[in-house]
Amino acid sequence: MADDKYSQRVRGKMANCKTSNENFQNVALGKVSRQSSTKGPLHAKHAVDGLTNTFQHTKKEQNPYWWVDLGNIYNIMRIEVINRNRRGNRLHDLDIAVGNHLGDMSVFAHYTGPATDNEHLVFHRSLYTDGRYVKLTITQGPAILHVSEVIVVAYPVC
Ligand SMILES: [Ca+2]
Repeated sequence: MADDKYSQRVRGKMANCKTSNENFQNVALGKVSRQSSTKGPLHAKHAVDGLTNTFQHTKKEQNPYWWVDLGNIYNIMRIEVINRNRRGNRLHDLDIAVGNHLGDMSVFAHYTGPATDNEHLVFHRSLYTDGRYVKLTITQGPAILHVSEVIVVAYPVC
Protein backbone atom coordinates (compact mmCIF):
# COMPACT_ATOMS: atom_id res chain seq x y z
CA MET A 1 0.00 0.00 0.00
CA ALA A 2 2.91 2.35 0.70
CA ASP A 3 4.90 1.38 -2.36
CA ASP A 4 6.13 3.91 -4.89
CA LYS A 5 3.68 2.88 -7.59
CA TYR A 6 0.81 3.67 -5.25
CA SER A 7 2.20 7.12 -4.40
CA GLN A 8 2.82 7.96 -8.04
CA ARG A 9 -0.68 6.97 -8.97
CA VAL A 10 -2.11 9.21 -6.24
CA ARG A 11 -0.01 12.17 -7.36
CA GLY A 12 -1.02 11.69 -10.97
CA LYS A 13 -4.69 11.67 -10.15
CA MET A 14 -4.40 14.68 -7.89
CA ALA A 15 -2.78 16.60 -10.74
CA ASN A 16 -5.76 15.83 -12.94
CA CYS A 17 -8.14 16.70 -10.11
CA LYS A 18 -10.84 14.37 -11.35
CA THR A 19 -13.73 13.59 -9.10
CA SER A 20 -14.79 10.13 -10.16
CA ASN A 21 -15.13 7.53 -7.44
CA GLU A 22 -11.97 5.77 -8.47
CA ASN A 23 -10.00 8.83 -7.33
CA PHE A 24 -10.74 8.26 -3.68
CA GLN A 25 -7.43 7.54 -2.01
CA ASN A 26 -5.77 7.56 1.38
CA VAL A 27 -4.56 11.15 1.34
CA ALA A 28 -2.96 10.92 4.80
CA LEU A 29 -0.29 8.46 3.69
CA GLY A 30 3.18 9.88 4.32
CA LYS A 31 1.92 13.35 5.21
CA VAL A 32 3.33 15.57 7.98
CA SER A 33 2.01 14.57 11.40
CA ARG A 34 2.60 15.63 14.98
CA GLN A 35 1.46 14.54 18.43
CA SER A 36 1.16 16.04 21.89
CA SER A 37 4.11 14.05 23.23
CA THR A 38 6.17 11.08 22.12
CA LYS A 39 7.20 7.95 23.97
CA GLY A 40 10.64 6.84 22.86
CA PRO A 41 10.95 6.38 19.10
CA LEU A 42 7.20 5.99 18.53
CA HIS A 43 6.76 9.17 16.54
CA ALA A 44 3.58 10.56 15.03
CA LYS A 45 4.62 9.53 11.52
CA HIS A 46 4.12 5.87 12.33
CA ALA A 47 0.36 6.38 12.08
CA VAL A 48 0.65 7.39 8.40
CA ASP A 49 3.42 5.08 7.18
CA GLY A 50 1.03 2.60 5.57
CA LEU A 51 2.12 -0.19 7.91
CA THR A 52 -0.27 -1.77 10.37
CA ASN A 53 2.54 -3.22 12.50
CA THR A 54 3.93 0.21 13.45
CA PHE A 55 2.22 2.73 15.71
CA GLN A 56 2.59 6.16 17.24
CA HIS A 57 2.56 6.50 21.02
CA THR A 58 2.09 9.56 23.21
CA LYS A 59 3.06 9.77 26.82
CA LYS A 60 0.37 9.48 29.47
CA GLU A 61 -1.21 12.90 29.80
CA GLN A 62 -4.43 14.90 29.78
CA ASN A 63 -6.07 15.00 26.35
CA PRO A 64 -3.30 13.40 24.31
CA TYR A 65 -3.63 14.19 20.61
CA TRP A 66 -2.25 13.41 17.19
CA TRP A 67 -2.79 15.29 13.92
CA VAL A 68 -1.91 15.07 10.26
CA ASP A 69 -1.59 17.90 7.74
CA LEU A 70 -2.97 16.62 4.43
CA GLY A 71 -1.13 19.46 2.65
CA ASN A 72 -4.24 20.67 0.81
CA ILE A 73 -7.94 20.93 1.48
CA TYR A 74 -9.72 17.71 0.59
CA ASN A 75 -13.29 16.52 0.45
CA ILE A 76 -13.08 13.93 3.17
CA MET A 77 -15.38 11.00 2.69
CA ARG A 78 -14.24 8.62 5.39
CA ILE A 79 -11.70 8.41 8.21
CA GLU A 80 -10.46 5.03 9.37
CA VAL A 81 -8.40 4.22 12.44
CA ILE A 82 -6.54 0.94 12.83
CA ASN A 83 -5.87 0.36 16.48
CA ARG A 84 -2.64 -0.86 17.96
CA ASN A 85 -2.35 -4.63 18.33
CA ARG A 86 -1.80 -4.45 22.11
CA ARG A 87 -3.47 -2.43 24.87
CA GLY A 88 -6.23 -1.67 22.41
CA ASN A 89 -8.63 -0.67 25.20
CA ARG A 90 -6.65 2.53 25.71
CA LEU A 91 -8.47 3.91 22.69
CA HIS A 92 -11.66 5.45 24.07
CA ASP A 93 -13.45 8.80 24.32
CA LEU A 94 -11.86 9.79 21.04
CA ASP A 95 -12.71 12.98 19.16
CA ILE A 96 -11.86 12.97 15.47
CA ALA A 97 -11.81 16.57 14.26
CA VAL A 98 -11.38 18.08 10.79
CA GLY A 99 -10.61 21.64 9.78
CA ASN A 100 -8.71 23.97 7.51
CA HIS A 101 -6.58 25.25 10.42
CA LEU A 102 -5.53 23.58 13.65
CA GLY A 103 -7.13 26.49 15.49
CA ASP A 104 -10.49 25.98 13.78
CA MET A 105 -11.46 22.32 13.95
CA SER A 106 -14.90 20.70 13.99
CA VAL A 107 -15.73 17.28 15.34
CA PHE A 108 -16.11 14.80 12.49
CA ALA A 109 -16.87 11.83 14.72
CA HIS A 110 -16.75 10.77 18.34
CA TYR A 111 -15.91 7.27 19.48
CA THR A 112 -16.70 6.25 23.02
CA GLY A 113 -15.07 2.84 22.88
CA PRO A 114 -13.13 1.24 24.32
CA ALA A 115 -11.64 -0.38 21.23
CA THR A 116 -10.11 -3.84 21.01
CA ASP A 117 -6.65 -4.87 19.85
CA ASN A 118 -6.16 -4.27 16.10
CA GLU A 119 -9.72 -3.03 15.72
CA HIS A 120 -10.42 -1.30 12.41
CA LEU A 121 -12.72 1.64 13.07
CA VAL A 122 -14.50 3.41 10.22
CA PHE A 123 -16.10 6.85 10.57
CA HIS A 124 -18.06 8.71 7.94
CA ARG A 125 -20.68 11.40 7.64
CA SER A 126 -23.60 11.77 5.30
CA LEU A 127 -21.93 14.73 3.56
CA TYR A 128 -18.31 15.10 2.55
CA THR A 129 -16.35 17.34 4.87
CA ASP A 130 -13.75 19.81 3.62
CA GLY A 131 -10.54 19.89 5.59
CA ARG A 132 -6.77 20.02 5.53
CA TYR A 133 -6.07 18.79 9.04
CA VAL A 134 -7.33 15.68 10.83
CA LYS A 135 -6.84 15.53 14.58
CA LEU A 136 -7.43 12.71 17.04
CA THR A 137 -7.80 13.62 20.71
CA ILE A 138 -8.64 11.49 23.71
CA THR A 139 -10.98 13.79 25.58
CA GLN A 140 -10.39 12.22 28.96
CA GLY A 141 -7.28 11.55 30.90
CA PRO A 142 -4.72 10.95 31.98
CA ALA A 143 -4.60 8.75 28.91
CA ILE A 144 -2.29 7.41 26.22
CA LEU A 145 -3.01 7.67 22.51
CA HIS A 146 -1.48 5.00 20.30
CA VAL A 147 -2.86 3.83 16.97
CA SER A 148 -1.28 1.90 14.14
CA GLU A 149 -2.71 3.80 11.21
CA VAL A 150 -5.02 6.66 10.35
CA ILE A 151 -6.52 6.51 6.86
CA VAL A 152 -8.25 9.54 5.36
CA VAL A 153 -10.25 8.66 2.25
CA ALA A 154 -10.84 11.78 0.19
CA TYR A 155 -10.44 13.57 -3.12
CA PRO A 156 -8.96 17.00 -3.74
CA VAL A 157 -11.09 20.12 -3.86
CA CYS A 158 -10.73 21.60 -7.35
CA1 LIG B 1 1.68 2.42 11.01
